[in-house]
Amino acid sequence: MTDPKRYLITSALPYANGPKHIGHLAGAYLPADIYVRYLRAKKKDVVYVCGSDEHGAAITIQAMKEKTTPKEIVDKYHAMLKSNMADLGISFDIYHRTSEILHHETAQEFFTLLNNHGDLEVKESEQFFDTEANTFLADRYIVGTCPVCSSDNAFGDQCEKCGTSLSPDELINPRSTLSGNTPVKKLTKHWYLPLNRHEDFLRKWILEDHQQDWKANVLGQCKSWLDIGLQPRAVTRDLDWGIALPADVEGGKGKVLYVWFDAPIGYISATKQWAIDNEKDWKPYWYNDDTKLVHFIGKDNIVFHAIIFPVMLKLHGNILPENVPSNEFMNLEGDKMSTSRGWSIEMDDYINDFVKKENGGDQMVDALRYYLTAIAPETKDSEFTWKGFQDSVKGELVDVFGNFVNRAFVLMHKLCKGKVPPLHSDILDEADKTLFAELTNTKVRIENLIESYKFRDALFEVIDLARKGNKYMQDKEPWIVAKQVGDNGQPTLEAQKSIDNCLHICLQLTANLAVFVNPFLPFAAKKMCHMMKVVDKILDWENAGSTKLLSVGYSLREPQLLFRKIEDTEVAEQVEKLKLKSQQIKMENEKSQSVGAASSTEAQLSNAADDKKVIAEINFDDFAKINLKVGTIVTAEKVAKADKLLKLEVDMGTEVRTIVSGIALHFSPEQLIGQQVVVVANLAPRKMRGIESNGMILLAEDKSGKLHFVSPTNVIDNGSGVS
Ligand code: B3M
Ligand code: ZN
Repeated sequence: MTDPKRYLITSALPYANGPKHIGHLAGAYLPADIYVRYLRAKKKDVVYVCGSDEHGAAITIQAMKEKTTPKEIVDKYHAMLKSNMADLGISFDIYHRTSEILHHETAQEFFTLLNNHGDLEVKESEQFFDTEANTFLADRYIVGTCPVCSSDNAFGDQCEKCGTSLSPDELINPRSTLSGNTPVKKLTKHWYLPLNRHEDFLRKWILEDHQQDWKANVLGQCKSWLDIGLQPRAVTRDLDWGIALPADVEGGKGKVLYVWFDAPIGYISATKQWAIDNEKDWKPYWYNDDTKLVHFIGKDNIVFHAIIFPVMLKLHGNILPENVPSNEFMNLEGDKMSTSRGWSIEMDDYINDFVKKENGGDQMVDALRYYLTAIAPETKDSEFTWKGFQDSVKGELVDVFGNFVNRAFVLMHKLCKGKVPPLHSDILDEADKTLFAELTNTKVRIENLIESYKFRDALFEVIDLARKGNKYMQDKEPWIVAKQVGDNGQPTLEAQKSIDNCLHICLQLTANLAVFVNPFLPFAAKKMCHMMKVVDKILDWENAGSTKLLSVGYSLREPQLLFRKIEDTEVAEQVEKLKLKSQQIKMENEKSQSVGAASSTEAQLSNAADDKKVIAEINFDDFAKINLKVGTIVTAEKVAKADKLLKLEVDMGTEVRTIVSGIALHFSPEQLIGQQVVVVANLAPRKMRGIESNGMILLAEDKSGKLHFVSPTNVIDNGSGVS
């Protein structure tokens, strides 16, 4: 879309089930905020909406953990998330919540429209049911082994370890998170969104129309979903927390909308509430095709925003997103970031430890925004380390950006009487002209980068401009030139002219830096305006590239410190804190298991490694049901678009079997050929990424997580039994 009339920008609605970590911030909020601040500086009509996602099993399970009600949970964490985001400068136009009546009504109307148009299918099917807890088990109420990566604690809707979206039927050894029991199947009725009807539309819209402008990771995920083939997806659940089906829907009593059906509609209700609060019309933002809708999300939300919600929007008559920029994950100190394992930096903790401290404040918000953007996982996973944070803040913010601005101000006060000196065009040299030209060049580069969602590179341009400023000043050495004095002890006329030019250019450059840095580090930009004694209006994007932002003769304030160094002790404290927190959580989980809490939710949701303790005893007859046989891997190849899967052909003596195994991160295909293995030969076939897998290979996992084959000590005949 070349020149949209208005923009509607969304960030994924965080579940109000606990604090959120800085990986979330880097994934879906900070990039959107940068984009929005840039658009606002360009005077675009832009609305930025978000809010808390307050339904679904994520909330009710947390309520059980905290021994309280879902309502208490959402109230508590909604308040926390809302204030955390505001503290970190995330400038939503509205931060709504999905428990609001307006949202319930909006979601119900949406459902009704689709249902009345025949866009949904109603089906009776057998679903997992926990007889002890007397409830159906969907999504996070059921856990089991992931068919893709073999993690023991995959949820019924998603495996958090490998990110694969799942349905409960795909789980191996499913068990209830409520009682720990193996569930039974029971008949129930649900409404389905038949995604399969829309494959042709999606293929064209995503893979053709957006082939050029969507990020490769998003296109890749969409393509693999489409290649496997889309299935109808249930959009209702048997739960008592959520948005009730509209009262007039036959057979809908006691059922609620699936959280992933209602949550994205939350973007619409948030827009409505914003319009009410600001006396605006919300409709053009969702119905007019001159609106540019952009969803910022993390990679585990791609399918919902690029496939499912667009189908819903199309059926409902709304516009479709122009883009769905999604980041990969940000790891932390060598491991995956995870709140439940205690291996995370919560936004709330960062704010308490740095921002709300005496030597903290807004500059520590900008420091975090800086590092998270500089290492943003835009194309692949990245890693936050406290040492990296310290180095980056010192090396780039303090030594380059802050240092340049500070020197320009100090020298202007010392050598130009605290005023913006004139520019003497008669002595302009190449270096002066080059730096002036850099202002416009930088503007163009930053615009292109931001508009293609490359915030990391855009921010690099800002720092690079400051670096050029430093070099220019260093080459010009106005403090040395000032030593060329006349009889009156003052710099000679020639010398002063050279000093004037240098500092005039450095100050115009400083003003430009404020404009450029504003979308990324808004607090630093504001402070710079204060130092320059100019109103915030100077930060309008149309001023970027201008060589005349500060008037000659205008007196400026003393410089203020823009950024501070992070001390070694602070780094050490944080690393220690992280280790302690994760150890503590591990111990708590172990304790809750050992006190016989095999049926407690906490125990079930805790460390996968400790799972063995909750696997029930079996008798010999149970064991005898498993047919174990020796086979030899004859071919091995990677499965397209699945990082972790290998397709193996295994010679079983009388036949060659295809087995799909989630071991691609542990072994290369070449390593496997000729390897003798033990195969579970009578495992029911299951499809993975469209390939039917007939059996499973046994592997042992050592303490470090490394996998080893279980195989005879000498090569024996393929097909030999194991007992
Ligand atoms: N709350 C999932 C998540 O936090 C979900 C996003 C909803 S966006 C409409 O990953
Ligand atoms: Zn998995």
